[in-house]
Amino acid sequence: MAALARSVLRYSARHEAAASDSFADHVVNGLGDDPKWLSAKYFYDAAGSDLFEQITQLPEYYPTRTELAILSENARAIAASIPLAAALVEFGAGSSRKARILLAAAPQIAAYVPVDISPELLAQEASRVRHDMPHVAVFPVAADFTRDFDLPAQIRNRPHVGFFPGSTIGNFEPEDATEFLRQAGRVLGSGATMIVGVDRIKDEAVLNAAYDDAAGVTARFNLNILRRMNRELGGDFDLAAFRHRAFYNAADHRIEMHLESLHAQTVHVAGRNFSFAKGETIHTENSYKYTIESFRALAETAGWRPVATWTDAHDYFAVHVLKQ
Ligand code: AVI
Repeated sequence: MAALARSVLRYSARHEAAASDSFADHVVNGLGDDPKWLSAKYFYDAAGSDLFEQITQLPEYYPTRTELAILSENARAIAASIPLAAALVEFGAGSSRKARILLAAAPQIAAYVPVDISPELLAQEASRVRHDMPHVAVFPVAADFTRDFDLPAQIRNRPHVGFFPGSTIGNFEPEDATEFLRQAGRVLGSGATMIVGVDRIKDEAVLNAAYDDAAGVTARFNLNILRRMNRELGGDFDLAAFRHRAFYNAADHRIEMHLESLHAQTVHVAGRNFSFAKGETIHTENSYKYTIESFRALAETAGWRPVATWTDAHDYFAVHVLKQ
């Protein structure tokens, strides 16, 4: 998955306004707040990216394999919504695994534009696609895909198709998800198509297990942010003094991840002391879930017209096609 692409995830507007670009400032803001919070974008250092890859293989974590199956099984139908000689623009490309399914099924795609914050990852994936699919012109763009960026001049006259898989949109607060889709519409231009993978509201037991797996990989992923603060910001977090908590908040349609302090303690990090009461948590991530209708409504608010949706037999995940 888009390891470093995750590093540009935004959090709520309130959090975004409070946060600065530096990890240290972010930690001082977030841990100084009540309730305490940290942005999920800081999960993705090298160890966190590796743990996320492991999460995508877990039996409980259905989103990755379900989306891959939806894309593979419906590739031809999805490809039919892609115009002739189109350019496929992937937001937060990371690994091009999902885009390759579309590229293989839609030979009318003439160009692939992976957009990612990490130039190294981009160069690596671009050369893989060039090698495997020589008929596709690849124009990587190193940019923060949540902000306005210019498309390469070479694709300016082609029909534009945006691609945003993985339900990464679920890690945005709904108002930020709307703003992201609006901004993607501006970048892609009028007449564009957008293909978005979105996790669906479902049985709470399935959701809870996906974010609190039996092998404890998601717990390690969550706790890794403490390790990162220790390493990068001179912190003295005792990882054994916190536990991973993940639960579905039905009222807000989101999985919440927290790190819960097992006893009263004071931690020193980023040059400050932060006190924790027993049971107090740091809120580290939201992962919003949508019904087909609630996501379509959000897309419409952002100026897109939903034209088709593909899903799986369990109704776990949805791939939406939107047009401007
Ligand atoms: C990256 N993102 C879509 C994942 C999700 O499901 O919200 C991140 C994740 N957090 C815990 N497990 C996976």
